[in-house]
Amino acid sequence: MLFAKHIIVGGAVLNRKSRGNNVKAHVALVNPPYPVEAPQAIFIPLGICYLAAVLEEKGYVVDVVDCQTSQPSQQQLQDKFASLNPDIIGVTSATLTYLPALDILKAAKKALPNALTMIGGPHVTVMDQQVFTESPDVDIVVRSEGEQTLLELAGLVSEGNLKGLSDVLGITFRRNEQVYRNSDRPFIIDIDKLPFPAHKHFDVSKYKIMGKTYLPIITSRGCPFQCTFCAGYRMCGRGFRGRSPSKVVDELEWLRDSFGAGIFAFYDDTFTFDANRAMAICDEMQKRKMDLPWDCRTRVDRVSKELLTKLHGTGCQLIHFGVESGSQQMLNLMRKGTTVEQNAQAIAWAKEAGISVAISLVIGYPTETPQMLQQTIDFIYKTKPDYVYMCEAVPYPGTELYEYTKKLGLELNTDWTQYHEQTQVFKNDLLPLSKLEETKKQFYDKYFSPTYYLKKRRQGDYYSQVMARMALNHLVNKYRFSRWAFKQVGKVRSPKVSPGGHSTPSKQQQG
Ligand code: B12
Repeated sequence: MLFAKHIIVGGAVLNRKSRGNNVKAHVALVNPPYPVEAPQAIFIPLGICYLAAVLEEKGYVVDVVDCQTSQPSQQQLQDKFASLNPDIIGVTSATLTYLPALDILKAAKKALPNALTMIGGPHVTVMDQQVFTESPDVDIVVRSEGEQTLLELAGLVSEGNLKGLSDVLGITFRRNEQVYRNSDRPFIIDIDKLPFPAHKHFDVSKYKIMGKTYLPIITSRGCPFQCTFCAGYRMCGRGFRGRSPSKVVDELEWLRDSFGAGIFAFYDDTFTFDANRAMAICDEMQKRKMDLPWDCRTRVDRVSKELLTKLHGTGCQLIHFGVESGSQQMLNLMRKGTTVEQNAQAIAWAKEAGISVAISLVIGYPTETPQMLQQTIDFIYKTKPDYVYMCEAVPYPGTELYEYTKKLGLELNTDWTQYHEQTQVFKNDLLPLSKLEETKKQFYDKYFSPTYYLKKRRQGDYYSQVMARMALNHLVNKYRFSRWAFKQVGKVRSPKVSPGGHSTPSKQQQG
């Protein structure tokens, strides 16, 4: 048995003696909180659930600490880690949650200096080298898909063989103050082989929206499209890998029967990328009499009238289209690969099929003019989608947009806690923050009218009720704000309209 007594990884010494030989490593996985000022979109993090599931399948003991449904202080976190006493502490993170994730590893190292700390997710996959200059508390960055990588790392820790780190694909690590970047790990080819994500670590009763447990499922990984603002391809690559329809519906049944799911969100980047596969999933759902409502996300050029009718027939009540802009010039610049006409056509088809339509828009993109933004507003009034998410353009590291803003010499705000798409993170003279906020406020004030509220209330289906609730929240906030503003003397700042993350109801919108 290999037994490395004291191997220094980063600042820490991993002393395996305390566990003894052949004891499988104990892993704690942590979901970091959102920065306080960001919209609090609380959803089960599938990444952590998949990581926990593959570890448990191989007999590792896993604990999950969720800092989104409860927000522990640094001291409480330290106490938690000390009481769990794991060998590995891993945290997930997007750009928005990167700094809170580093705080978690700080608490981890304080409580357990000998534990091996690691971080994964879209931000660090791209900014892996920087992590080591920004935090003394990280031993390993896991890049891209993490299931196989974490299994290998847990194996090495169990053996006390941290010398083997050099052979683990897809990691960047620090050893004796040096940072090493291993080669990329190829993507998992057959994602059907992955176990179902381990939701059991989360209190699913906390993921209720208007009385129904809302659970996510991912049926594919990878996206071949080139959208300049998206970092998804860095995580899952450009090759589409779909799960088989029968496995997908097995998971849906399991979510319903074991966790009381009353409604599903298909979180795939492009659920209908392969129309035949999407049809086959619907057939399987019909065969097994799955009659729960669901929503999905897709592209306008990946739907047809026939497909939309089929989706509706199996419970799809809401479809999210990444419309992005009403200006063809902007769509071209974003390399969206769609036209304004396709956007309008898909919205009309979905509505004809009886599916509500939510569209997401990217506003304030570099070089966008107020006239182009107006084209987007005009597009909304012309096509009348049921819900609109206006997201401010955010150049996430690893995206073409990130390089583009740099090329244009636009000054980037690197306070990552602002990367939630409801504020501007680069200086844009054509569409400054004040103009964007004013446009958004005016738009939502008009859009969420009492008529909208009543219409959605009358529509009766689940998602229309959620939209009615969102509109009501907006109307109440607007009324409160007008009263407050009336009482103020001097300049007042408009309240943030917060329709949630990308296609995401924010916490305040959940009931
Ligand atoms: C579904 C989804 C959501 C869902 C659920 C997110 C969640 N917490 O699970 C919702 C709608 C809530 C959401 C919200 C947001 N999202 Co989102 N989302 C996605 C999407 C489409 C899929 C993510 C997913 O579930 N993948 C499947 C799981 C299995 O993969 P994973 O989470 O990446 O985890 C794997 C690896 O990253 C790695 N890993 C991750 N963590 C760790 C930790 C350790 C220790 C290890 C070893 C490995 C590891 O292993 C995991 C298993 O393979 C991606 C696009 C994409 N294709 O990646 C965007 C994406 C992740 N989202 C993005 C963004 C911007 C957001 C928001 C900020 C948007 C907003 N306006 O609010 C919020 C913030 C979310 C957060 N918690 O920080 C960006 C992130 C870019 C960035 N650099 O931050 C992406 C990449 C899309 C894009 N525009 O580029 N999102």
